[in-house]
Amino acid sequence: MRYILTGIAATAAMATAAQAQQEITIAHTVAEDSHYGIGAEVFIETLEELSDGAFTGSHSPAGALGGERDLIEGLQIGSVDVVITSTGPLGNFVPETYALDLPFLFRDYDHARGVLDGEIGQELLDKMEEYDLVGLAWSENGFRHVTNSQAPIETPADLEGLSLRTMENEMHMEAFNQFGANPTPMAFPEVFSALQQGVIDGQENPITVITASNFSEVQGHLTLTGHVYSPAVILASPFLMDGLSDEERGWFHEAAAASAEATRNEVTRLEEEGIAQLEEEGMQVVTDIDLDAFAEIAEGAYDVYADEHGSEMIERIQNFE
Ligand code: EAX
Repeated sequence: MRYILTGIAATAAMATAAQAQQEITIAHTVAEDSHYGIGAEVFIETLEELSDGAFTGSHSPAGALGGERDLIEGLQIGSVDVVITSTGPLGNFVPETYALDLPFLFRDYDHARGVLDGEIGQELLDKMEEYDLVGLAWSENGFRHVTNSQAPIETPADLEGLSLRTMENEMHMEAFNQFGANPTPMAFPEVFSALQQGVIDGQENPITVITASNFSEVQGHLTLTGHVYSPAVILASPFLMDGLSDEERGWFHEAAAASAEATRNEVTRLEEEGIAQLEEEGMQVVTDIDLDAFAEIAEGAYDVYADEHGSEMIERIQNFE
């Protein structure tokens, strides 16, 4: 009897110790010193500070725990705690987010950040719950541009026949189909070696990701299409969040807001400095682009979206001032 009581007491003591300090894993697919990496570090620092050390963080960058689709699945089954991800594969889980992935939808960074920080962004974060995800905050990846190894791209016709990696996102694949490229969906951690081995000719990503991933080593041409804004979102696992008090949950939301701000600041910095850096690294940069031609063709993706989801959300985003 005495022995059993001791056992129970020991177990209880261990549980208290575990609660006293809980290590949170925060994962993403880009390099440790990237815009996401900076955001992950700020998340950890803020969480540690607010909780007075009750929560500590472990940063898992560069796809060490898988691509973005794997990470989102990890949140749903509780094998990952917090993830910073683009909306790339998210529409496969939360179809409502496809509304954010249409080409030439957001006019500029102010428009995108305004929408995501306002009512629409909050509605979409709340939606995540229906799909076993907890939306903490909208962060940022940035406007995406096309790189390739073959030739300068100035018009949609230049994309003809190019095998171009896209994210695993129906709206993006549709847009690149319409542009005349051969869209090849692929998880991000595979992209560098696929480019290096010539399995694909090109890819598209924001300046942040192009610089952080050393794509200039394997891609000679950069075209500043800015064809689509790429949001990022900070998501948590319901397995983690459901076990927390309201106060603790609040710390996670605050940490995510601080993280998003730091990431956006890095996106802004690289929009200003990154293109010159890529030129220095040998990339040839095309700025004279027939963007109207791209935008006109991209309307096909809007029809595909509207057929399935209606056009109300698109209009709300377009009309946001
Ligand atoms: O979220 O897959 C991609 O191209 C993303 O932009 C990247 O992983 C950062």
